[in-house]
Amino acid sequence: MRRPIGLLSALSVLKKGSAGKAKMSAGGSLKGVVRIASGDSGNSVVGGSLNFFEDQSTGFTHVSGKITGLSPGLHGLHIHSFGDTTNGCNSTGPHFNPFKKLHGAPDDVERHAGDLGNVTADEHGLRATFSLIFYPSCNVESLDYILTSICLSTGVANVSLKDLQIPLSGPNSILGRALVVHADPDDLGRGGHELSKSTGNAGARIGCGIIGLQSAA
Ligand SMILES: [Cu+2]
Ligand SMILES: [Zn+2]
Repeated sequence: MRRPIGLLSALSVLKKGSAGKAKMSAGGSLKGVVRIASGDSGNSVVGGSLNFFEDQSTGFTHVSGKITGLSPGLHGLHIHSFGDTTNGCNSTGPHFNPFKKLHGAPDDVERHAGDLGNVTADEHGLRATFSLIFYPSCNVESLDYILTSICLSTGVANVSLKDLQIPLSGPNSILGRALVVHADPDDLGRGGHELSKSTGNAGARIGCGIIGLQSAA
């Protein structure tokens, strides 16, 4: 609510779309779902699913569910343009950006429609560390070894948000696009990094899935 003018203009954009929407599904509710799978970056074990519900009376789309297998802390969450996971999360394209804006926070005027900010993963469950010790030589006099630690992150992020710019219908529908969770925090465009205004410098795409229509029943 810091920038009411921006919210109003976002609302008016959606109201334009809602005339066609009402014809499409008079009185019905629109629901979507995404199942999140690991990205292709090494030890990623990200999973979970999110549900989408478009409230056609307010224009808000509500997003709820869990993302699992995250390291504790903040992780950038975005809608990316393409529902294409043929090359893992890397083929989902840039942030969904129908209004040709710069990257920002969800409550900014200047934001991509797909900018959903950050989710916070807890330290739920196990965070196991395995140590593998290799002895390249059995010669006791040269007891060389390499120590490798592998951390399995099992943090869970409980997601509950609502947003006006991610409808499930109309010309700017997010259906068929991808939801992506990142390794690092999204700096919300404020980090001063060369990537801040395009991606929030949120790092690797460690999990993603394609948003599909779900039975409204
Ligand atoms: Cu992203
Ligand atoms: Zn963005």
